[in-house]
Amino acid sequence: MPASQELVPQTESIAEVYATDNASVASVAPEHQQRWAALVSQFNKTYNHRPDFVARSPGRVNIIGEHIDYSLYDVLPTAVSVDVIMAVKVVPASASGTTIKIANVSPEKFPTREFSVPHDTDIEIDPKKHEWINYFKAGLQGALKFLREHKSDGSLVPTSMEILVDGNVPPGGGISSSAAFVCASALAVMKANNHNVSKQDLLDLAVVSERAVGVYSGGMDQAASIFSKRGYLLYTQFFPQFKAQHVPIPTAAEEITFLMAQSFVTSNKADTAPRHYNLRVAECTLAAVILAKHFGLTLPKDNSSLGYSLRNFQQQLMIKEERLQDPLEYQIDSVIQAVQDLLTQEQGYTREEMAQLLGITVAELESTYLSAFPVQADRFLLRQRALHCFKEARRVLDFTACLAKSSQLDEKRIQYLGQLLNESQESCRTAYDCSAPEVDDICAIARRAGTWGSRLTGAGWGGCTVHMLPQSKVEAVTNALRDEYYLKKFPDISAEKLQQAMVISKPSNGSFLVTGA
Ligand code: NG1
Ligand code: MG
Repeated sequence: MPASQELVPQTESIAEVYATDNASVASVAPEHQQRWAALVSQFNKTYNHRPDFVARSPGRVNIIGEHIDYSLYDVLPTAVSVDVIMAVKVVPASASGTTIKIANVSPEKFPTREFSVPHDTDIEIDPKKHEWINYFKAGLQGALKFLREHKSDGSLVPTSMEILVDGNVPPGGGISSSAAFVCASALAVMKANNHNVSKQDLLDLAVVSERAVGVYSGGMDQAASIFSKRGYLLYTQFFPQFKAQHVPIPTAAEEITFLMAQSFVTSNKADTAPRHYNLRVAECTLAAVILAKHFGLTLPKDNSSLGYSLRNFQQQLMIKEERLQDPLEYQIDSVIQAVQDLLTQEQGYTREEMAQLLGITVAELESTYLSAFPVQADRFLLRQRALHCFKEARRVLDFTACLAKSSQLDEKRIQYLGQLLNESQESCRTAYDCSAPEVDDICAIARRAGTWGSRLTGAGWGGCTVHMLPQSKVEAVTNALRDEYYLKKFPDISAEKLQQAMVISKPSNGSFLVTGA
């Protein structure tokens, strides 16, 4: 690990800040202090008393490493300053049961809800019914399961809660409003039930919780939301276990800036997952087991959502070839070669073809790899997906190594970083097929106006883009995007929406709690 990178202590508890005067919460960015004060005062009006604490978790932007977290490859995201803040009053549970009252600062969009929590079974979440409190329920369910497992007799009477939520992460916008919501919810439930949760435990339960909403996500969003540190990127590893390092952004002759631009094309993951997100998870898993079969390898189960990842395949191949000591870059180059030689069908593979390659029946293939969640496809593009994954993993290594080389970046290195971002976008567009014409458009406009590199960030199929550019080009790039994308595509766009469309993303702090507010 380069000396400049700092290992993150995972067992550390979530930071708790004590505020006597809510407006002076040190960890809250000055531009958000008013929002915090407003949350507390509206809580007061809604419930006629002050909250006991506020739990917060931010959205994230992924700088590079797209769609590879669930294949257990390293990624490089960071938290952004938009977040979910949740004011909470703990109410002792009564004999009649545990009740959650949850309101939002925008009740027209997110109506107030009240529900009771069973003491010995899971709460019900219907992923098909889109309800804003589903993500709260997901966090609640994960936290209660954790608390029950940590009680010696497994019993738990969860406390009742009064909650007021304010979230300003754009939903469906590729910067992970969902992870911010689930992490803040789980953290709030833990605190309300008197448990000082560690960052690692919060991560583990938040990742599993979010899957309750029907998406087989990796762990990148929750890791970034929980572990990030202001001013740093978060180098996040998932294999063989989770590990995170804070990576400083080096200085350069011109300050390096990251700009996020929304496409305002939303892809609702809960609806599209069978054809998009979950299908990609299945394709990567099937590529891993089919490659392993070619080499006569038995993959041990790993902690990816379906249990067999491309990273795991790489590891087993290197063990077999006695090359585990090789630099990771060389190892990845070998698995890229393996895909090129062995997964030759450009047109994809049918269920029958994959079952035959694995020496199993189609029914076995479906029950092992395609039944944990719905997947709709006739052909599985194993070659393209695996190539994207391995090459993107390689780009993450190259990008991080370049950042770590020196604390001052020269123009040549900056150009190289930008090139890696552009290559990532090209691979998402073609090999992974997770871009959208609007996203491609935004990237092209931004590059013409002076970014070093531009790409989609998050799951894609719309959503958000991220751009690396010199501070001096911010105005030219935002003007170009305004004139050539937003005003053209949405002629009636409001000034407010236009302002939200493009944000300079400053790497921000991860989750924390504020008490005494
Ligand atoms: P979004 O949809 O942007 O929150 C998703 C996954 C990530 C990761 C990225 C693609 C969830 C919660 N998150 O992010 O784990 O796989 O896509 O890199 O599904
Ligand atoms: Mg999400």
